[in-house]
Amino acid sequence: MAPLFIALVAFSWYHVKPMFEKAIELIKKANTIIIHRHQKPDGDAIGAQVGLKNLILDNYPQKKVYAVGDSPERYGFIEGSMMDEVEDDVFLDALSIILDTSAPQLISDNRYTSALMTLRIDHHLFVERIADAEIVDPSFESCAGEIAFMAIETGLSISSICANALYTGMVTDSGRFQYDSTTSRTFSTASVLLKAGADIATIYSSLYVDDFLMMRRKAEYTLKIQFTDNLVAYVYMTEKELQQTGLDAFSVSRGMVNTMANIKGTKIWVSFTESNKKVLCELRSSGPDINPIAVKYGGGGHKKASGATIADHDTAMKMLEDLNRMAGEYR
Ligand SMILES: [Mn+2]
Repeated sequence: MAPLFIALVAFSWYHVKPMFEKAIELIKKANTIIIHRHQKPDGDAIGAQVGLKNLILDNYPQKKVYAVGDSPERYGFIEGSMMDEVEDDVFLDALSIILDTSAPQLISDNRYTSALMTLRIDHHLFVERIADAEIVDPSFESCAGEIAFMAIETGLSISSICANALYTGMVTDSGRFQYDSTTSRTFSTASVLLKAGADIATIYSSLYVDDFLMMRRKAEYTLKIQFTDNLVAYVYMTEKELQQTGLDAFSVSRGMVNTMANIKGTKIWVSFTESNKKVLCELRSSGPDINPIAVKYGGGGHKKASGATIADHDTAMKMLEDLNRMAGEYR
């Protein structure tokens, strides 16, 4: 047992730690750091962004650090999640750090292209190179967890504002620690964040208290669930039905897809939501790797949670047939 343990420690020391030390070197060298993440942010995108911003400000107070992008929307409860206004010329001698994003067109604020240096820290499956330096490690359940682990490994101090933001990213991207991306490292990292002052009672009430209108919308969504012959669960919502909900397309497609999680016999579920003459697809799995199907239709993401935007209903039904075939082969 002992030699194996030493080997594992050695592995993490020699392979993970130098990557993070390289990231810290880049941060130390830059006077101005601008932090990006994907547009239409989820809890991990905002949590990682705000967490890293505060981590740098707390440990290197002489640096200018900005967070850029569209509104945090429902994650605006995270302290420090107001986005900064940054002039074009500020980018010219800045380090732009891109978090939680696997495709360049999704990056919040494309002025990262004019930055002096770019660094990406991400946990999505690798699709293409985006930045000068890249740390892409899909073994992390969340980008926020990756940032927290970097802070721990490189000995940075973590404030309670930072801990709250990073914990919010970890708990949302891991589905409250239930997805199989959750590891012992997830819990040891979360433990450090709790010691650093993450306030889980406040975080959970901000995340999981639903207003009654939303509960009704979820109930209506549940009534729309259909199944393929191999028990792929799906909801197809037309543009007209979406308008009737009074919700925006993302609140339905991403916010409600996991209403279909945990149905006995169902390993794959998918939501199709018509919006602006396109169809937003959110694919989820508790078994097979559905990512290649998302990629086939121009999307991406993770092995068990991916998304794509496709042209129309016919294409959606082709994707559904691919998922149905995959579910049949998996059984
Ligand atoms: Mn993420």
